[in-house]
Amino acid sequence: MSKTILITGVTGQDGSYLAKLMLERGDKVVGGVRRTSSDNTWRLAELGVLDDVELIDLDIAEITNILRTIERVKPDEIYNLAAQSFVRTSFDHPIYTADIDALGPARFLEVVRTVNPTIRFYQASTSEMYGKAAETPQSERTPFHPRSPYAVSKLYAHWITINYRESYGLHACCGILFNHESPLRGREFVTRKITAGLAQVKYGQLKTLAFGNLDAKRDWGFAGEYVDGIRRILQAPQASDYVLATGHAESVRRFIELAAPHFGFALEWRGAGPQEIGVDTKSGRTLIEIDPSHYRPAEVDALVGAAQKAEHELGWRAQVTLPDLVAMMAEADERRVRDGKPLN
Ligand code: NAP
Ligand code: F7E
Repeated sequence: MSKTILITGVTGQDGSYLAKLMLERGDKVVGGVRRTSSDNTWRLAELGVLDDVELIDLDIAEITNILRTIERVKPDEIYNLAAQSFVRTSFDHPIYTADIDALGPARFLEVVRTVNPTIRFYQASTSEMYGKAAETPQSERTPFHPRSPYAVSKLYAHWITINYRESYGLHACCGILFNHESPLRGREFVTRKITAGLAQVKYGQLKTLAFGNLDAKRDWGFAGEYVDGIRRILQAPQASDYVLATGHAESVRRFIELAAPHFGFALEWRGAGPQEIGVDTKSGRTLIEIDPSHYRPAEVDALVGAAQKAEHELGWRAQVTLPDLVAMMAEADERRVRDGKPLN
């Protein structure tokens, strides 16, 4: 039976892929968009679903906005993907980040409890909550040690979601997702910064790219298949929390090494620390530099997830490998730059 799905953050990477998936399954998708002075629906347009999603004004900072939306839309399921999602920015905007990422979900839960407690609620939790990880790999049972205002805010959201499930019996679930990327990833995140940046260097639009900590390791999957995991989490008969991850981690340095050949570069690292550079040995040009302003006040050194619970209970498993993901992103950015299309 067709359901009504409310997605917050529908203009983001995951929101766009999830909207497409739900539409393909025959559901009605209502997407919450916060008012900004510029149009940010390019991802929905690129996936060909912009005309099929009912877009509504929804800022999760505003509880009256949430209340009226839920009363009017009458969703069967809510996927709360809206967030200030950039970890680096959260150090400069800790209060704002908490307002959106911690209190935003709390506002939703309170309205759901009051208006219609049968609505299923999904909260976008994050592997960043493990931070200075207590064990490797990280599973649903691993203790949390958040290392940024973003992660601290998301940890509140995680526990308040569990608290509303335990206190009021809401069907409220958290997906603890490890990094997932795609050609629709925001350009401030390191993977897309690499593929978009190298494309621009290749076509003469940029001279060099500057990065922070090249040795940070992440478990990078493909967002297009993680949204199916998100959907499955909310369909499970018993509300619970699940890790979604590939189980493999690589460094930022390795991601750059995998991407460079797609743009015809033969990369070699020279020097060390903030003086390290990445050189194209074919042309002798410096492609990569270090800019310490990209270092974070507290770093998350390495994360790798154990998604066995999702595999056993939901039948979900990541299939796209890192080399395939890099190829997909590199090809998309090369095409955009070569054809004079916006990188967004
Ligand atoms: P994203 O691309 O940054 O999208 C975030 C979305 O939230 C955008 O649509 C943004 O709108 C919206 N938003 C921000 N503030 C809002 C507000 N006050 N009210 C309403 N909407 C607001 O993030 P993503 O990568 O798709 O991630 C989706 C969710 O999963 C986020 O909660 C993120 O923290 C979490 N997460 C992501 C990852 C990952 O690796 N991608 C991993 C774990 C968890 P604008 O378009 O106007 O900016
Ligand atoms: O950084 C290092 C940086 O910004 C990854 C969000 O979706 O995933 C994402 O958070 C690593 C970090 O993602 C640059 O220090 C080096 O160690 O791509 P990122 P993130 O911080 O892991 C989690 C799961 C989320 O929940 C978040 O919402 O790369 N790094 N040099 C750099 N990072 C950036 N952005 N830019 C650099 O120049």
